[in-house]
Amino acid sequence: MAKSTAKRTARKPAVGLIMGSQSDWATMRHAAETLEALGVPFEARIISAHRTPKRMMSYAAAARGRGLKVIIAGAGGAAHLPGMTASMTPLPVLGVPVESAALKGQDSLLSIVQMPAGIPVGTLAIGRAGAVNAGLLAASIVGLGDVKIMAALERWRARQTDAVAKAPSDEVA
Ligand code: RP5
Repeated sequence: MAKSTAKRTARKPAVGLIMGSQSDWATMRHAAETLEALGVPFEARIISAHRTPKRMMSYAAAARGRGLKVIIAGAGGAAHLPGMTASMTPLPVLGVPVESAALKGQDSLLSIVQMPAGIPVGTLAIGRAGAVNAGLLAASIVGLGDVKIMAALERWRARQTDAVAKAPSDEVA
């Protein structure tokens, strides 16, 4: 991760990738890897809505002024980090439900997706798929004002298309 960390700090971050706990990194690293693959500058932070509420408030309140364009927030269980963050910034907030031990992430999903009208959180799928797609969506949003990132996203999609075989094979697990 040393190389990735250096890359992250080299350019002004456009995406804030936040998560409630170190334990969320196993999922949220997939968002980080997606952003890295697309050349989207980002920062990654642990911010807990209930364990570090002051950190959450100051991060969300300062996010736009610091030049962030999108926030990706991952959390599990009673996952209030995305909604609370969204309540304190006009930036788009993408919520990733992290799979929980007790309820397999359905608690996280419902906590994040069921925002009352007025404060939106763009909610993705539970787990890795949601983290990857949050990275792709964040790149789409940042790419609206950055032709290089939009071009990288189009190349990423073209590679994905090219990787789909025309017929199934016994050789592939
Ligand atoms: C949430 O509680 C975090 O987002 C994490 O998914 C979950 C469990 O956290 P740890 O007890 O592993 O720190 O706040």
